[in-house]
Amino acid sequence: MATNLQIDKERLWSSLMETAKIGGTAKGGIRRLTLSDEDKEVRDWFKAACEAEGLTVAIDALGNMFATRPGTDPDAAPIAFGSHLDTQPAGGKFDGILGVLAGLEAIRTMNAAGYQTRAPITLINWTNEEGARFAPAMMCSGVFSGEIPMEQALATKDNDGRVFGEELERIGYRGPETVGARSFAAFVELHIEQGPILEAEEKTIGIVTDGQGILWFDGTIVGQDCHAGTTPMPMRRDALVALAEMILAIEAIALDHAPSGHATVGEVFALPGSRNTIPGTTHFKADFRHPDRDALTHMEEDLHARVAAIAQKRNVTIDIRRVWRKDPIAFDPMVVEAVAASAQKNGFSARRIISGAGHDAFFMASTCPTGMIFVPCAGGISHNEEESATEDDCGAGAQVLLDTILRLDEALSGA
Ligand code: HGY
Ligand code: MN
Ligand code: MN
Repeated sequence: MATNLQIDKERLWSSLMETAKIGGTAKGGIRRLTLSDEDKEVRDWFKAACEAEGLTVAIDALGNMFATRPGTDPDAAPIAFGSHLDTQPAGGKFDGILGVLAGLEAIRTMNAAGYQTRAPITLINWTNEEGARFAPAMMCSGVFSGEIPMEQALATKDNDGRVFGEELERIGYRGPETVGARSFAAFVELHIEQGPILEAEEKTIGIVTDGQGILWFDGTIVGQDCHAGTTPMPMRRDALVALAEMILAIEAIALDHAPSGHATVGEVFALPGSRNTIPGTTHFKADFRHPDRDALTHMEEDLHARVAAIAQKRNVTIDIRRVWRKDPIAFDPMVVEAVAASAQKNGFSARRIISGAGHDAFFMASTCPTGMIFVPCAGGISHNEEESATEDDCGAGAQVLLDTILRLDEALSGA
C-alpha cells in the first residue's frame, strides 16, 4: 500500500476530551443516554464537525447518521466505519465515541493530505447501541441489518414509559432516509476492548475475529404484598426473596458454563417499595453471554428449569420473557486480515481476540464484510465512570483504522 498517512493523535485526543464534556459527570464519566438531550448535543457536535470536513451528513428514520466523503469512483460501494455516541447511565469517555472520533480523525488526516480514496467512505454514528434506556442493545444497526423490526424499535418504551419514536422526534433526529436503504462494500469498527486481555498481555491492538452471543430476558415475580410485622414467615409470598434466589440461580447458570459463560442481573425493581410491606411484585432484567450458540441455548433451558423450581418453592408466579437473542458471529477473514496487516505495518503488538461485548459490527457482519479493531482500556474496566484509555493506544487504534480503510479500498478496487 503506497500511502503513509499518519493520524494526529493529539487532535484525536483533543476531540475525545472536548466531547467528554457533553454529559460529563462529576466523577469524570459520561451519562449520555440514547435520545436524551445530551445525545442530541453530541450529535449536533458530530454533524457540525463532519460538515466542517466537507462531508455530506444523511440521517435515517432511526437517527443513524451517515457522513460521506466522495471517492474518485462515485459508483463504487462506500467503505463504512464508525460506532456509537450514546453511553450507559454511568459510562466512560471511550466506549463507542472512540470509534466515531477515530473515523473523523482518519478523514481529517486524508483531508490534510489532500488524499482521495477510490471508493466513497462513510463514517457512521449508530443510534442506541447501548440498549440501556431502550432494549435491546445495538437496536438501530439491528434494524438496518433487517434482524430487528422497525415498528418494534419505534414502539419501544423506557422505564418511564417514554416511547422511542417520540423521543427521536423530540431531539430532531428522525431523519428522512429509509433504514437499511444503504449498502456498503465493508464496515470496520474501532472500540476499546472493555476487558482485561490486551492490557494483561501488553498488546496494543486486538484483531477481532468473532463476537459472542447475547441473550436478554425481562422477568416479573408476583407474590403478595403483606404486613411486615404480622405475616408469619411460613405464610409469606415474598417476591423480593424469590428474586434474590433467582439472581443467585442466574449466577449459577453462568458458573455451570464456565469459563466462557457470563450472566448478569443489572436492573431490579421491588414494589410497592416500603420497608414494612412485604414486596408482592418484583421486576428484573437479565443478560447472558456465551461464544457458543448451543451453550447459549442450554443456558436458556437451564433458566426456565430454575424459574419453575423457585416459583414452586416460594409460592410465587415468575414470568420470564426473552427480549433478545443475538447469536455469536464470525467476522470476515478479508477484513480481519486487513486489520492484522495494518497493525503489523505500524509495528503495533497485536493478538487475535473474541469480543465479549456486543457491538454494531455484530449486526453489520450480516450485511457486508465486517471487522473490528480493539485497543486496551485500563484494568479492562468499562461501563464505569472510571473507564480510561491512553492517548497512545487511541492513536494506534485510529492509525490501524485508517490503514485498514485504505487497505480495503485497494483490495476492493476490483469488486
Ligand atoms: O451490551 C453490550 O455488550 C454493549 O456494550 N452494548
Ligand atoms: Mn460500545
Ligand atoms: Mn457499551
